[in-house]
Amino acid sequence: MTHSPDFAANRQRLLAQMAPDEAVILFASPHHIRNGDAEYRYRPSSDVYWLTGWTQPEMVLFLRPGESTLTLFVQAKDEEREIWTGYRPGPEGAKADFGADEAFTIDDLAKELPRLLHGVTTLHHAFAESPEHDAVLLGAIRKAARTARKNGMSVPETFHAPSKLLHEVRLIKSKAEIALMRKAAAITAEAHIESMRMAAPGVNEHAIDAFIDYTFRKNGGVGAGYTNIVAGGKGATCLHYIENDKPLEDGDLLLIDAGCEYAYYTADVTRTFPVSGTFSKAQREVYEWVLKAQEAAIDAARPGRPYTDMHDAAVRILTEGMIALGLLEGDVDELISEETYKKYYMHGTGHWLGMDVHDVGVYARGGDSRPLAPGMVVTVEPGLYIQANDEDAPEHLRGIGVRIEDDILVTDGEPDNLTIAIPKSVEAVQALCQQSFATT
Ligand SMILES: [Mn+2]
Repeated sequence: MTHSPDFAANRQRLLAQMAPDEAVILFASPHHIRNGDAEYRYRPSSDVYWLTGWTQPEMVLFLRPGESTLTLFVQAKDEEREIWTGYRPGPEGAKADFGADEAFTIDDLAKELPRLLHGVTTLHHAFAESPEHDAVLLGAIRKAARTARKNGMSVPETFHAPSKLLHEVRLIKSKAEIALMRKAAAITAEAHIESMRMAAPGVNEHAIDAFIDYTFRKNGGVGAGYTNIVAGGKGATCLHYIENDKPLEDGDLLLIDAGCEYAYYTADVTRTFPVSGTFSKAQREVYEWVLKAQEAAIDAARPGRPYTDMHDAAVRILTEGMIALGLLEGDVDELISEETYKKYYMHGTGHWLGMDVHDVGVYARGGDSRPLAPGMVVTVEPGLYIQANDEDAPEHLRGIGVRIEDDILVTDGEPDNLTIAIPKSVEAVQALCQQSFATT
């Protein structure tokens, strides 16, 4: 069964924030060429999809409060082209199935857009993403301004990026969106749990990588929400290791960072576990510090708390861990204020999560971290990374990389961990890793 967001409800949420002389214009992202004339699989623009459910390129959306609220410019029906590239809803389909009040073919954009811009004073548009789209829009504004001199209508004179309004609405997830994120999380859980069973010395990272993709797709997911990281041994100390092509070795850890995209909403999860089923003493010590930091950071994901509280909580515990492990010496507060900890923990503790893996929404206003609010979803993903060639680190710790990441829904009470089903305690992880994988 395919679930989908409630696009009309999404439009209403945005329109409720807009003044009558305000409008949003969005251009669907183009196809991207892989090589020659072969294209990458098309992934709709998140903003466009969120407002309409439209999944095809060459589309422009114009939204304004009022009688004729949603205008879509779409690919024309073309039976010959459709034989090659599949069904096109066309303008009629845009009205019948996608909630458009008015719909035209994309070829009519330059002709119709000036009329739509009349009476609009504030326009939301992502300038500088596509010179071509900017040129079309500016041309239409010039044309609208010429007629406006005669008919006295206003034309856009204030411009905002989508981050100003649309992305603020997208940042707070509706119940329907949260249901989709739970589904993405459940599929992701299956992939991670089975990967723990599958990992063994001699198994190649690419086999696990492929198994993860298979699990995402066979459960109806779009695929991976970002490039899977399947990093055995010291590969885990490279933050964006994506080669995923080495055989796993006895005694190594395996770090997997992978999340299923379902109905264009993605999970983002990392687990780190022992290939042979049991953490070494050194691996276990590093792991337990990261887990402790992660739990403290998750506990800070509460309404009203500043976004940075999660990071600060993780950094404090990780820095204590670095001292206890013999990686750093000195006073915790000083090591934090001088940022010495960054040698072993060099990334942020999380990010917004939603349709985009690094989802929309600003993190701070006027230099101040914004307070968390119910409906926000954040990742919490502290780690410790000790490079194999770090001669300052105790020898037994070199080459160990650990990250633990979950997806947390901020509620009006306790943090709601959407990915809690994926084990992370030392005991539960080892028990899973010791089970064998039954291929079907
Ligand atoms: Mn992440």
